[in-house]
Amino acid sequence: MSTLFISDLHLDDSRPHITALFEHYLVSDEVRRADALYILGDLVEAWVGDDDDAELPRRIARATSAVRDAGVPVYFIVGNRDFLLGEAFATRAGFTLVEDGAVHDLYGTPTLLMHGDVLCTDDVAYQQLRRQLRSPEWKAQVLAMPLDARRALAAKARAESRNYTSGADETLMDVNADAVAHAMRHAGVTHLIHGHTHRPAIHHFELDGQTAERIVLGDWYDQGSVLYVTPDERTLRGLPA
Ligand code: LP5
Repeated sequence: MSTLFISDLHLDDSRPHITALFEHYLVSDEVRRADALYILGDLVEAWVGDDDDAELPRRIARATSAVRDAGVPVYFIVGNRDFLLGEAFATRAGFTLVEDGAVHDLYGTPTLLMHGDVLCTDDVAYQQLRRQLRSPEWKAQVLAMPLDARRALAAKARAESRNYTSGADETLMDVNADAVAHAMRHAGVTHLIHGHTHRPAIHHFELDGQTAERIVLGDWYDQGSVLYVTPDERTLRGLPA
């Protein structure tokens, strides 16, 4: 019995070996024998719409739908890079879309699942941008643009974001402890799993007199990273590229 969690793969044509690693992992016995596979956001570097006719979305859909066809449910929470991913692609890829902040039962432990960006409340500029980009009006307006214009806009946004993050304070871009406590209290849980910050770790701390756990998933820039959960074990593992 095992459940697998991955996030922040940032799949992109510029890192073909990471796309190959993802495809290779998805046909492994570990995945094909799992109870479920969760992808907690930022599967790709930039998602410009479910109508993207590039090769990468087709390869992703082939790989994940084969996992679902093998009887392993694939759950997906969108991240700040793929928040435009919708039901059309989820159906093609065999994903079940899950709300950010859903609570799922993991072998008897209710666990809060998030991408993690909403917990970075000290990053005020990002939270303002997030509110704008997630509004239904903004999304509808952007998705009505031609694909080439969306690709150009995504490239521009990435360049601006890189510029911002390279000069920003590292602690600003981590989760805020009060935001974590608030989210866990609100959900009524003592266990949280998220990605986004690229700081893989298993943190234990006290929450209202109880021992609480926050697991942060790793990114897939230089190698793969998987959280392996069984009824008795939660282990973060690297996957050599
Ligand atoms: O992504 P990462 O980890 O580098 O940085 C994030 C925050 N930045 C973002 C912005 C995205 O990287 C932009 C790319 C999105 C591509 C997909 C959408 C494509 C849609 C458009 C076409 C259809 O999320 C960064 C945080 C950091 O995490 C840590 O938490 O600090 O926040 C910022 O960079 C905040 C700055 O204020 C952002 C300024 C540049 C954004 C310009 C937006 C222009 C229009 C938006 C179009 C998407």
